[in-house]
Amino acid sequence: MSKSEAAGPIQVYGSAISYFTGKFEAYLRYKEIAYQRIPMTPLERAKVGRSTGTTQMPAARLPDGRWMTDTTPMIAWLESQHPEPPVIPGDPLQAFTSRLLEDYADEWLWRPALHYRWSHRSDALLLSRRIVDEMMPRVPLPGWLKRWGIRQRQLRRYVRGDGIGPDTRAHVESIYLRSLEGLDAIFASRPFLLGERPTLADFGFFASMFRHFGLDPTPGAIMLERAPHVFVWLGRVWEARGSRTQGALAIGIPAAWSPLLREVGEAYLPYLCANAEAWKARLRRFDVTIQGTRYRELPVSRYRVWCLEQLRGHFEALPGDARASATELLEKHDCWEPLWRIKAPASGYDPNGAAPFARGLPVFSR
Ligand SMILES: N[C@@H](CCC(=O)N[C@@H](CS)C(=O)NCC(=O)O)C(=O)O
Repeated sequence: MSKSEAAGPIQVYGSAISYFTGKFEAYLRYKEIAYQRIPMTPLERAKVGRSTGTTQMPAARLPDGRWMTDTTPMIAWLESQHPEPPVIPGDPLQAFTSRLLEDYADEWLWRPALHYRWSHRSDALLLSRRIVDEMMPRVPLPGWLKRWGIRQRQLRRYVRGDGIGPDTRAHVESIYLRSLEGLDAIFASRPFLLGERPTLADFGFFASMFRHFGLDPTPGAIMLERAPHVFVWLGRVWEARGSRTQGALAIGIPAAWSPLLREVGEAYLPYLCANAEAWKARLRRFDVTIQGTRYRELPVSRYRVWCLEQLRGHFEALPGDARASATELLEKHDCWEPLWRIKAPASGYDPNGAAPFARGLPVFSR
C-alpha cells in the first residue's frame, strides 16, 4: 500500500452502469486496492467538477485529498504505486501493443456502446431508469420527465451528435460484432487476452464489454448468442484477484490478436488522423470515410488528439530491438502509416505530463 492510500479506500465517483467506471473498478478489484464507489448525484457531480475541472466518470479521490481523472493515466500511475502484480506487461513490445489495444477499446468501442444503449427502445427505457434511480433520486421532478430528459440528452450527444444515423448504423453495429468475433476466438483458447492473468488490454475491452455490451439487453443477448466465451471472460475479469489469479503470459504478440490489430489500422487510426487534422484546422465537426462508410459531422475531440500523441510517445520510448519488432507488427496490420500520417498533432493538452492529476479533458470538449 502506498502512503497516499494508507488512510483508507480510494473514493471512486461514478456509476454502476458506466463504461469507464466499470473498467476502473475491475482494475482496482484485481489489484486489491480498497475503494468505495460514490454515485454521481448532482451534488457530487458539482464537487467533482470543482475539484477536477470536469464532471466525467470515474473521478477518484485519494485518501490524501488528491483527485485523479482519466482511467488510462490513473491506471498507469497506480501501477507505479502498486507494481505487483503488474498489469502492464514487462516485455516492451507487449506493453506497447497492449496500450494500443487499450486505447482502441476505450475510444473506438464507445460509439457502438452508446448506440446500442440509447438507440434501442428497451435498452434506453431500462438504462434511463437505472441512471435516474442511482444518480438523481432526489431531483424534485417527476420520474418520467427525468428519464425522458436523460434519453434525449444521450441521443443528442452520443447518437445523433456522434454521427450515428440510417447511413452509418450498420457499420457502427459491425464494429461491435467484429470485436466480439475477434475476442471470442482469443478466449476460446486462453483465459485472458495475453495469457493466464489479466493485463491492460483486458481492462480496456472490459469497459465497453461489461457495463454496456454484456449487461444492456440488446447487445447482451447478441453476446450470449454469438460469443459466449466473451461472456464468461467478463465474469473471469470481475472475479480476478492479483493474489490468486496468477500464471504465465504468452511470448510475443499472439497471432489471434491480428483481427483486432487490423481494425486498429483500418478504422481507428484513420479516424484519429482525420480527427487530428480537423483539430489542427480548428474545425468543430468533420466528415470521414471509414471502411467504406461515410460519417458526417463527427465532433472534433481534442482528447483523442492527445491519445494519438500518447501512442506515438509510447512507440518512441521503445528500446531499439522492441522498436524494430513493433515497426514490423504495425506495418503488417496497416497501423504504421496512419500512426505517423499527421505531422505534430499538437493537442496542447497536459504539456507537463501531470495526468492523471491534470485538469480533466472530456472526450468531446475543446
Ligand atoms: N477518458 C476518460 C473517459 C471518461 C468518460 O467519458 N466517462 C463517461 C461515462 S462512462 C462520462 O463521464 N461522460 C460524461 C457525460 O456523459 O456527461 C476515462 O478513461 O476515464
